[in-house]
Amino acid sequence: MFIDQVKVYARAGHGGRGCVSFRREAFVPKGGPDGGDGGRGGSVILEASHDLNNLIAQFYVPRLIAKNGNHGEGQKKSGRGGKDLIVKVPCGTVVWKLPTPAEELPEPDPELVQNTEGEQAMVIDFDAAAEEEEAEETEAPAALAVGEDAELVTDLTEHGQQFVLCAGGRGGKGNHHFASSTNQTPRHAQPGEPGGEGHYHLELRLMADIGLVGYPNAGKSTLLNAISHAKPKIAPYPFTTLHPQIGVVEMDGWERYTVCDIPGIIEGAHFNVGLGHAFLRHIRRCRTLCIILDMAGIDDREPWDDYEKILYELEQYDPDMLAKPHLVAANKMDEQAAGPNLTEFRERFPEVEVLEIMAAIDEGIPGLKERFREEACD
Ligand SMILES: Nc1nc2c(ncn2[C@@H]2O[C@H](COP(=O)(O)OP(=O)(O)OP(=O)(O)O)[C@@H](O)[C@H]2O)c(=O)[nH]1
Ligand SMILES: [Mg+2]
Repeated sequence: MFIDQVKVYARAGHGGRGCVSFRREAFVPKGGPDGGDGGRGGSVILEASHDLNNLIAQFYVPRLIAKNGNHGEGQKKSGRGGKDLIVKVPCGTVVWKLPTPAEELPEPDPELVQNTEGEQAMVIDFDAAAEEEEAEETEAPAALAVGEDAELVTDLTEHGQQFVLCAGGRGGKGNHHFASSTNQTPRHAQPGEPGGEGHYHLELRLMADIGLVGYPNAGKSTLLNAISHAKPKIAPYPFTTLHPQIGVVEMDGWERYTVCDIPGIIEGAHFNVGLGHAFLRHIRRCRTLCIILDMAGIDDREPWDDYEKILYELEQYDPDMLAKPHLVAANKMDEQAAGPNLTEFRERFPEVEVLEIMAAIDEGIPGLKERFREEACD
């Protein structure tokens, strides 16, 4: 199962209580206060790791709870700190903080509510009402699946990068901190602070240099197979690829770059036709897109129509996608219909860079690999 977005609840540990205690020892009268401090609560920490490629662990364990700190003890013994909870997530995980659900918010004070309601009845703020209406009219961009009121907190891209999602609560001070010249027997200590908590949305956006995009059956997986050691499933029916896959292409001279193969998109993908277009999130970070076209039109479609429709679907997902450099790989050039189709395609789109390939028989692959290298490494 490939999970690329998940909602989690995280709670850091509470700080331990400070202790109220007095030194009691034979022959030491009035030994003074000796209550120790509470320990710090454990934090919930996210750590990016390149050993993972999806969020399945958080799908099965969506509650990330760190340990509380221990309470302080007599003889100035501090409580042990709670252990941090380190949660490994794949590189490319974007974290959003979600608003707290209404049922978890503390109950409002009934008296306070009555007062504010009374005030609101007296004053009508027309400006605010107009602003609200405007806000309703502007739609959230389609690419943002988390809702408008979610707040972006971090983007974990580098292996080993850590982010403290919820900080542990500080431990309370023991009573020996509160001794003074006027109060030598303080009978109070601090309580521990509560740890941070919240609901979060984790979204994985895979990190690759080149993104392959095209209709189902165009030959994206065949191409990934030809240029890298990745072994995606290849079959002559649409939607063979069901989740994204990354291949590493190794060039002579130690240069390497990554290529991402995603499921095929079809006309209307932004209305959830086919597999929808949500997996386009995985090519959002790619530097360059490569649109793969079945130039032979084996599935009875015209390659230029495919090209326009793919551009349209990319734009519907996120207009910024069109700002990325893109090139076209004309696949299946071994088929008879491909030659004339390519001539027509070039006439219709003279400004588009087209590379001819036959992914299934490794023809034209070195040229394409070199072109990808220029885009990814230069
Ligand atoms: N004739 C010919 N067939 C090809 C070529 N490249 C790929 N194919 C065939 O096209 C079919 C689809 O290939 P895939 O690589 O699975 O296509 P895909 O774009 O990954 O398809 P989805 O995963 O369904 O989106 C397979 O039967 C391949 O053998 C080519 O250069 N020439
Ligand atoms: Mg495929």
